[in-house]
Amino acid sequence: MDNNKLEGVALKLFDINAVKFGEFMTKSGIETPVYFDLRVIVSYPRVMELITSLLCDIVATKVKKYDHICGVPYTALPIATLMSVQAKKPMLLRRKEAKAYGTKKMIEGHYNVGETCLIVEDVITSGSSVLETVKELNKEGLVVNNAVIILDREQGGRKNLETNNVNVDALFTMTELIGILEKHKKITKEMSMKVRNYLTEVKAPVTGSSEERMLLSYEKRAELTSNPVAKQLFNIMSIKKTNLCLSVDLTSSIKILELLEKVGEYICLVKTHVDIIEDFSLDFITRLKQLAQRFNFLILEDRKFADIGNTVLLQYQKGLYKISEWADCVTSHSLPGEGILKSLSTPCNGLENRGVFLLAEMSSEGNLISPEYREVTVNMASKYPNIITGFVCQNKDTFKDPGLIQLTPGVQLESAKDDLGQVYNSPDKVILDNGADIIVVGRGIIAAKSPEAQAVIYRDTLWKCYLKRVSGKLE
Ligand code: S5P
Repeated sequence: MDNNKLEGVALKLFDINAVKFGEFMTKSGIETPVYFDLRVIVSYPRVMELITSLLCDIVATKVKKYDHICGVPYTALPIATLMSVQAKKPMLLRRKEAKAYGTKKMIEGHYNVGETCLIVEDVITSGSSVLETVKELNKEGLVVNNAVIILDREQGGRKNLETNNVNVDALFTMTELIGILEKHKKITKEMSMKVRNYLTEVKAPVTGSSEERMLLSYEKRAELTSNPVAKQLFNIMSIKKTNLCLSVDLTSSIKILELLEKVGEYICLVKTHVDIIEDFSLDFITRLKQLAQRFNFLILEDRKFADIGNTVLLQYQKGLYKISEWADCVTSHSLPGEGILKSLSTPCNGLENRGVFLLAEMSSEGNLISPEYREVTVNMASKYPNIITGFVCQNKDTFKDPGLIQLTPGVQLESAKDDLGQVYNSPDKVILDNGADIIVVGRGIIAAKSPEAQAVIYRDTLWKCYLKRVSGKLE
């Protein structure tokens, strides 16, 4: 590669503030001495041209065969476009969101199953953004073996991608970039040392493990999910700073509404058992929805469906409760097989944006769920990414996908069990050791002298555990 050209690009990136040095805070609250914003390069056609030609040189010498080029949205899109034109290779366009109407395609452009696609990205840290695009292309039957990038921050992304069989070629590693800037006296020796130390100390989490899921922030995970309810929940949790789900296991609708008036602001989700309410009415549902809107929480009807698809469809949409009309999400067993997920994903009354938490484990003593049952449940769910919000489970190793939510009941600050087989764990244990994302508390709050005061205690304790869990992560 032409070293003069490369040095020229590095210096230009510094001059246009695409790379900055100082004290910055990443989204997750970690200090970093170096910050990249490659979005600004679109304002500098000469820089765009230079970067494109250097990336095309790399591809010509390092990448044996590829049929298409696809940029990771959004910063890399203009670069991918220019490369496609220069190399005369067709481009594919990846959508971030599926269109709400017409074709629900995530990948635009013409291609055939089995063809190969080269990925273009600006910066890699953990490699998770590249992997997301790889996942979408793979779903369409396209093969990805290579990614070309402008800058490798050397914090684990290359390894993560290679583990997923994606080879990485970069214009610069961070060490190379720092070296050039130091040589040309754009940064001091001290700053260069500071960045080098930072690179050795702060590594990105390994992708594809339950540990990685546990280290990512809810905010980041909102971008990684295919289910609209999961996305909403991740966003609500980030905004309201609460991962508390209140299980309102009361038999009076008035009492439920009174309770939610008091604790609505402390929860991200309310869990109902609508069939235990003695004075159920559709007016109750209207008022429940109003509270949900006012306090910005979602509604989970804990129906635990467990019948053949056709019956579940009727239980979900018909009868006294008409659950599908008001519950943002429901719980379901996987026991009857895939038909249950087919029926729950049947579009109803033009309503979209619904979700399902599938039971992969239970909190009660002596339950009959085995590790094999848990595994097939998770595999079954992977075929229905649009409808699955997450799993009701107790264990972090149940699933790895950071776009799904682990909903964990059986949590109390005071007791270890009840008289009917319920087993309780502490917030620390379920969040830090067992991977819970949303924590279900019922009697721990509703049976307290002051449910409101108790809800604040739970909200604070649970959120503190979450912050502790994600500290030390990147981005
Ligand atoms: O495994 C489970 C799954 C669920 S959804 N164990 C549970 O306890 N649940 C529900 O969580 C249960 O139906 C109840 O509504 C709530 C726990 O209530 P608590 O009063 O024991 O906190």
